[in-house]
Amino acid sequence: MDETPILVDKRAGYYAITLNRPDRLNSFTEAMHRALMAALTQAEADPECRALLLTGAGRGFCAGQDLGDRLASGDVRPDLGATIGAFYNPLVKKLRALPFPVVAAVNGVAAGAGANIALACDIVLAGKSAKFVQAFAKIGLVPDSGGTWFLPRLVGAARARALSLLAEPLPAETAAEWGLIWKALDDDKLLPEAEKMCAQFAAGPTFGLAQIKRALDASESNDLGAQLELERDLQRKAGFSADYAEGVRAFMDKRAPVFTGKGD
Ligand code: T3D
Repeated sequence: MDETPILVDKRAGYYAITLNRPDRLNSFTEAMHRALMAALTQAEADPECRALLLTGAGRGFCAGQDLGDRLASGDVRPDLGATIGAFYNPLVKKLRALPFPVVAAVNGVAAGAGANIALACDIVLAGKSAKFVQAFAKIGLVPDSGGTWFLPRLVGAARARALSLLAEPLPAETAAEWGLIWKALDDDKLLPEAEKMCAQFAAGPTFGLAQIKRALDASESNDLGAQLELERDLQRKAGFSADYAEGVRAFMDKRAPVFTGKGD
């Protein structure tokens, strides 16, 4: 049994969470799901937390579900709908809804649900040795954890279908060229770059950044009219924030702004 399937490091202004089952390429067990959800809930409740970094220990980011757990059920066929409903879907929804930016530092292979959990993060950085694998088809499953939603939106229908049906690994640099992720970086630059980004977000106008996340998520289902109205409403809220007042003052004073991150 893993003692600590998740490492949580509270840094100045952000949390760094490391998936920590390196022997199994950080694949998910129920214990890891529970620990990760608890860590995300803790980060969300902490007023000092203004960004989150998600990475993996060892040579992989995450290989999705631990298939050893599925083998353990022997001849009894597991109800995967139940585990998706209980663990994977709430995890993806939580990552999307966190009121601050979430940065994935994909340090190695991201496969199955592990790939799609990375794609659920706001900004995905990957080491050049990393690869993204929609591994599901290799074992008779369907991309989950938002895979069938994220892929066509990020890379288009043709690439989404081929990635899902062939389950071929996509190298990080191609993933960046295709727009699946933000950037592929030299492996030794990955964590420093992700940490720098999180530190930058931790000093940012967090309330405004949260409204940006909301607007972009809503745009996936809104028509232009509804989106314009949402932008108006969110801009009204942002415009009442102390950070907006500070941003304008700092611009006019030609100095760096000092944001509190709060909405009031
Ligand atoms: O079940 C539900 O609740 C439904 C939800 C499903 C969500 C899913 O994620 S389903 C998809 C599950 N994941 C996979 O199918 C990926 C399986 N892994 C791989 O295809 C390959 O391991 C990788 C492409 C990720 C990496 O390949 P490679 O050659 O770099 O490494 P490796 O040698 O295959 O793996 C290293 C070790 O990790 C190895 O163990 P060993 O031989 O050193 O003792 C391997 O068995 C283990 N490992 C890798 N992935 C998993 C795993 N062990 C358990 N579960 C895994 N998913």
